[in-house]
Amino acid sequence: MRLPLLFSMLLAASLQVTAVPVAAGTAAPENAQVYFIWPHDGTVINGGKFWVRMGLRNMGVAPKGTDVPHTGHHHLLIDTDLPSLKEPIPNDRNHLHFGAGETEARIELPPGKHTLQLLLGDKDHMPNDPPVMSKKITITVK
Ligand SMILES: [Cu+2]
Repeated sequence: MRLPLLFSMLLAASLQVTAVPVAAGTAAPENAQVYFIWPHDGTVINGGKFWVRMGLRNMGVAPKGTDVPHTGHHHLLIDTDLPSLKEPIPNDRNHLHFGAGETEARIELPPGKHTLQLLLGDKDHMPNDPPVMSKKITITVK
Protein backbone atom coordinates (compact mmCIF):
# COMPACT_ATOMS: atom_id res chain seq x y z
CA MET A 1 0.00 0.00 0.00
CA ARG A 2 1.37 3.42 -0.88
CA LEU A 3 0.84 6.20 1.62
CA PRO A 4 -0.31 9.54 0.23
CA LEU A 5 2.68 11.87 -0.03
CA LEU A 6 1.43 14.37 2.57
CA PHE A 7 0.77 11.63 5.09
CA SER A 8 4.26 10.20 4.52
CA MET A 9 5.78 13.61 5.09
CA LEU A 10 3.83 14.09 8.30
CA LEU A 11 4.88 10.66 9.48
CA ALA A 12 8.53 11.46 8.72
CA ALA A 13 8.22 14.77 10.55
CA SER A 14 6.70 13.17 13.63
CA LEU A 15 9.40 10.48 13.67
CA GLN A 16 12.03 13.19 13.45
CA VAL A 17 10.53 15.02 16.41
CA THR A 18 10.56 11.94 18.62
CA ALA A 19 14.24 11.36 17.74
CA VAL A 20 15.27 14.76 19.12
CA PRO A 21 16.43 14.61 22.76
CA VAL A 22 13.76 16.12 24.97
CA ALA A 23 14.55 17.70 28.30
CA ALA A 24 12.73 16.38 31.33
CA GLY A 25 12.25 19.82 32.85
CA THR A 26 9.03 21.81 33.02
CA ALA A 27 7.43 23.04 29.82
CA ALA A 28 8.58 26.18 28.04
CA PRO A 29 6.64 28.00 25.33
CA GLU A 30 8.00 27.34 21.84
CA ASN A 31 8.73 31.06 21.40
CA ALA A 32 10.72 31.43 24.64
CA GLN A 33 14.08 33.04 24.06
CA VAL A 34 17.06 33.66 26.32
CA TYR A 35 19.77 36.03 25.10
CA PHE A 36 22.71 38.22 26.07
CA ILE A 37 21.92 41.90 26.42
CA TRP A 38 25.62 42.28 27.23
CA PRO A 39 28.27 41.32 26.25
CA HIS A 40 27.84 40.74 22.52
CA ASP A 41 29.59 38.10 20.44
CA GLY A 42 33.14 39.32 19.79
CA THR A 43 33.23 41.90 22.61
CA VAL A 44 36.73 42.75 23.86
CA ILE A 45 36.82 43.52 27.57
CA ASN A 46 39.64 45.44 29.17
CA GLY A 47 40.30 44.05 32.62
CA GLY A 48 38.79 40.80 33.78
CA LYS A 49 35.65 42.12 35.49
CA PHE A 50 32.45 42.81 33.62
CA TRP A 51 28.69 42.73 33.97
CA VAL A 52 26.72 40.03 32.18
CA ARG A 53 23.15 41.11 31.47
CA MET A 54 20.69 38.33 30.70
CA GLY A 55 17.47 38.74 28.73
CA LEU A 56 14.41 36.49 28.56
CA ARG A 57 11.37 36.75 26.28
CA ASN A 58 8.01 35.00 26.57
CA MET A 59 8.83 33.47 29.96
CA GLY A 60 9.35 34.89 33.42
CA VAL A 61 12.38 34.84 35.69
CA ALA A 62 11.69 33.31 39.11
CA PRO A 63 13.95 32.11 41.93
CA LYS A 64 14.79 28.41 42.14
CA GLY A 65 12.05 26.37 43.76
CA THR A 66 9.29 28.58 42.36
CA ASP A 67 6.59 26.27 41.01
CA VAL A 68 4.97 28.61 38.49
CA PRO A 69 4.43 27.56 34.86
CA HIS A 70 6.64 29.15 32.22
CA THR A 71 9.21 30.52 34.66
CA GLY A 72 12.84 29.63 35.24
CA HIS A 73 16.20 31.04 36.28
CA HIS A 74 19.32 31.88 34.36
CA HIS A 75 22.45 29.73 34.10
CA LEU A 76 25.66 31.03 32.60
CA LEU A 77 27.86 28.43 30.92
CA ILE A 78 31.49 29.57 30.77
CA ASP A 79 34.04 27.85 28.52
CA THR A 80 31.97 24.69 28.26
CA ASP A 81 29.56 22.92 25.92
CA LEU A 82 25.92 22.37 26.78
CA PRO A 83 25.44 19.94 29.66
CA SER A 84 23.03 17.01 29.48
CA LEU A 85 19.54 18.40 28.87
CA LYS A 86 17.98 15.53 30.84
CA GLU A 87 19.70 16.16 34.15
CA PRO A 88 19.97 19.12 36.53
CA ILE A 89 22.48 21.69 35.29
CA PRO A 90 25.84 21.14 37.05
CA ASN A 91 26.85 23.71 39.65
CA ASP A 92 30.52 24.57 39.32
CA ARG A 93 32.82 27.31 38.02
CA ASN A 94 31.76 26.57 34.42
CA HIS A 95 28.02 26.51 35.24
CA LEU A 96 26.84 29.47 37.29
CA HIS A 97 23.30 29.42 38.71
CA PHE A 98 21.34 32.58 39.34
CA GLY A 99 18.86 30.94 41.68
CA ALA A 100 17.74 34.19 43.29
CA GLY A 101 16.30 35.28 39.95
CA GLU A 102 19.18 37.60 39.05
CA THR A 103 19.22 39.02 35.53
CA GLU A 104 22.68 40.56 35.77
CA ALA A 105 25.90 39.40 37.35
CA ARG A 106 29.43 40.68 37.87
CA ILE A 107 31.84 38.13 36.39
CA GLU A 108 35.62 37.96 36.48
CA LEU A 109 37.60 35.95 33.92
CA PRO A 110 41.33 35.67 33.23
CA PRO A 111 42.82 37.19 30.04
CA GLY A 112 42.13 35.25 26.84
CA LYS A 113 39.19 34.07 24.77
CA HIS A 114 36.14 32.73 26.58
CA THR A 115 32.81 31.31 25.48
CA LEU A 116 29.57 32.23 27.19
CA GLN A 117 26.14 30.67 26.76
CA LEU A 118 22.87 31.04 28.65
CA LEU A 119 20.67 28.09 29.51
CA LEU A 120 17.42 28.53 31.38
CA GLY A 121 16.59 26.03 34.11
CA ASP A 122 13.36 25.28 35.94
CA LYS A 123 12.67 25.25 39.69
CA ASP A 124 14.84 22.12 40.02
CA HIS A 125 17.65 23.41 37.75
CA MET A 126 16.49 21.16 34.90
CA PRO A 127 16.63 22.54 31.36
CA ASN A 128 13.09 23.25 30.22
CA ASP A 129 11.17 21.26 27.62
CA PRO A 130 12.01 22.36 24.98
CA PRO A 131 15.34 23.67 26.30
CA VAL A 132 15.73 27.46 26.23
CA MET A 133 19.30 28.48 25.42
CA SER A 134 21.14 31.36 23.83
CA LYS A 135 23.70 31.02 21.11
CA LYS A 136 27.23 30.53 22.38
CA ILE A 137 29.24 33.74 22.14
CA THR A 138 32.98 34.32 22.31
CA ILE A 139 34.52 37.25 24.15
CA THR A 140 38.13 38.29 24.67
CA VAL A 141 39.46 39.55 28.00
CA LYS A 142 42.57 41.74 27.71
CU1 LIG B 1 19.89 26.52 38.72
